[in-house]
Amino acid sequence: METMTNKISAQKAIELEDKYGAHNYHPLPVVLERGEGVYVWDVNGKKYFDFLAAYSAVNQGHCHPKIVSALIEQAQKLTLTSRAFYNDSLGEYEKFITSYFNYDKVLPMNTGAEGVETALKLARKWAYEKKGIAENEAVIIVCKNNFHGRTISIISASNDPDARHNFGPFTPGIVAVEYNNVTAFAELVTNKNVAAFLIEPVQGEAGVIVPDEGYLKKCYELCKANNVLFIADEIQSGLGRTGKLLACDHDGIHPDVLILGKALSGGTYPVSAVLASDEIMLCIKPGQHGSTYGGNPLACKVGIAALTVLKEEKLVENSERLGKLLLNELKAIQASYPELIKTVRGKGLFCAMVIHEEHDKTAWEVCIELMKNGLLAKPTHGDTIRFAPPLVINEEQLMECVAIVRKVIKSF
Ligand code: IF1
Repeated sequence: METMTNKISAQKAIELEDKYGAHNYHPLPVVLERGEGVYVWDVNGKKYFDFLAAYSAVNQGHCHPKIVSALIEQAQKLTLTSRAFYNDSLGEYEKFITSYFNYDKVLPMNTGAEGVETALKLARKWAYEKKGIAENEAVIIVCKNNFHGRTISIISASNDPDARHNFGPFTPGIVAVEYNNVTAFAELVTNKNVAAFLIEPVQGEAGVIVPDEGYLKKCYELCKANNVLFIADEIQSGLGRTGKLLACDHDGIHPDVLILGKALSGGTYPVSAVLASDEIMLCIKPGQHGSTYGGNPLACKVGIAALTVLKEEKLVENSERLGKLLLNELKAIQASYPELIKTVRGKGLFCAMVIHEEHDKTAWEVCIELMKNGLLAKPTHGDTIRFAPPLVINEEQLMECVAIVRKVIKSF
């Protein structure tokens, strides 16, 4: 029956995106119109658990009232001044975030990729001006199978053919090392031209790859011994996702440069940040780096609210506790259906299930069935399904989700 509203049908919405939008994504066929906490609703009113959480940007849950209020309140007052002038929110935010993460200084940006670019530029400046590397000789070590974003310099650090093919020429001065291999890193890090090591403490896009305990710490110590900056890209792994505030906390290390994004705004607005000591950050002088929107009052208020919610609602602790439960339940499902599920892994509410490649059902088909049963998850690399719900999920909701996963796996 036709409704009185001018609501768009799912099919129409998909057709419009297909016709007028660039084809740079391949979404699941679900059209969402509303979200609250762990739930999203499609245009037909069907409710789903969101097990992607916008790639961990909505750790605080969809449309968190405190974050949305901060957004609305500030939007009615002042949204953007540019950094040509001071504004009354930036200093407050800078003080708040630097004490929250225990750094001297923050450089505010917008998207994750911009945060990573900022960190790379900062590392190069530091290398020339503090470490004394000869001009244009600085090298950044990255990890194989990394994902740090989509700019030309960042894809220059990638080994994913889809991310790179026909986007060359690439930025020089980047060397890749095997992830979770201390010996391989130890061989490279002693080169006098190495400025920094850029790493995702848990690799997201690669399929939630959790390194061995102590790996990050050993790499960090090698960095210290060789006067190399340790740069942690915690854009996805940070802010409670892995059951600690930062994934680096599992190894008890304090990165020289910390990059945050995504959940820094709870999914309301693009907010990213690069944190470092005075010694490093002050290498960048006025006019040498920036962004029109970086550090705008709206972003500042939203950032404070998003970080406050994380603490007030003990979302890190919840991620740790329910993450263990989720992983155990996924392991139990795997034990029941080992012919379909190759492996499960994860840390905190950041888990992945790998489907056997030789099985005639793909991860995509599993995700379609999960969707029909009210749970949204996205396949990656053909065979891996990520499970990363908003951290506001409670035990009852989580067990409901586990039951959906079990039911779908059983039906295969
Ligand atoms: C997409 C993955 C997630 C990131 C890390 C920087 C960025 C990202 C560790 C860049 C972004 C995204 C972007 C998203 C898919 C996604 C992703 F599958 F590709 F790996 F989350 F799992 N560092 N990750 O994970 O941040 O510039 O996008 O704000 O649609 O491309 P951004």
